[in-house]
Amino acid sequence: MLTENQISDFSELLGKDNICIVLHKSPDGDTIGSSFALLYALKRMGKNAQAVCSDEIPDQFMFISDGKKNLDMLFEPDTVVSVDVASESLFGEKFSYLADRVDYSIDHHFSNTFYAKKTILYDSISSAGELMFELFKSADIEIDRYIAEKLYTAISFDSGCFRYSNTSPDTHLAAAELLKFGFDSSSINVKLFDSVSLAQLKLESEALNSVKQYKNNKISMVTVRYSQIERLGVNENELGGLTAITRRIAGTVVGITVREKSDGEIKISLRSQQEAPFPDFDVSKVAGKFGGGGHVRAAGLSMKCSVKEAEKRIIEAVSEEWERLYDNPCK
Ligand SMILES: [Mn+2]
Repeated sequence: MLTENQISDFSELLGKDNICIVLHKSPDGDTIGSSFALLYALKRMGKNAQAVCSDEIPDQFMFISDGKKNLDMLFEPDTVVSVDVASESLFGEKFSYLADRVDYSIDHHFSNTFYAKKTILYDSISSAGELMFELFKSADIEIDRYIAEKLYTAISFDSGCFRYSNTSPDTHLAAAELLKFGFDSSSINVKLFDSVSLAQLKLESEALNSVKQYKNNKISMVTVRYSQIERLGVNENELGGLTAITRRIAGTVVGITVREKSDGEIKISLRSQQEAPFPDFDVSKVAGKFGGGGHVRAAGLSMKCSVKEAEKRIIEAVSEEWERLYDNPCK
């Protein structure tokens, strides 16, 4: 349920004009879908509004951004709203200057750093898309087919097509209400989850060969070097599927994906899944030790070191938390 404050902050935002919506860097289906739903609703209200993103929209997601690849600043805004952006660092290079002048942050990450003047944070909801759906309803914004399609796409993306544990009865109810508008949800889900380039598929196959397992195969780690990405010609923004590899290995409780970027920085994604008898493994806690953040089951961080060193550091940190949680302290 939204709080009174969240509802009143959102209605205050709807009273503003000359609005700039900021997406997070490395844009995904949630930040694009929920931002475009808000952008459209604001424009329909007669507002001057635009959406910006530091990075290009990946080809795979351009159907969500109405075919737009670049979201650049078109006018000087009076009001800045970030959508699905947990921290200042996620504004990306081009629009980092906006981070300290954000009026409203609409977000669902419990790691949100409260950089905005007002933060509309709902951290137990599946997606910014589901939060936007609730906010639209609270403000009596009429949902039409366009908005329904964008919000459904956002929700489906962040819930892994309703498979992740962030999927609640309310997530399904929101999706059901949106589906009534009759857009082609099947084709959206194929585009989001089943369709990859051959180069991506080849990279994933190489990544599979790199799997290492620890702690009785409960921790799985995948490593991808930039030289592989370059050789196969995979776009840096086509790499989202790599983090799904560890999840697909049966028995994995904690999945680690180590990826070297073109600038040498190491990007590490952490995933955890519930598996009896193991209680929740909070990956955001491990990410936090390296200045990263995220959720209990999905988090990320960056390191500036060699691939080998990054692997060593992250497996040590994950193992330490593993031993604290699960290993018999009397041993
Ligand atoms: Mn999100």
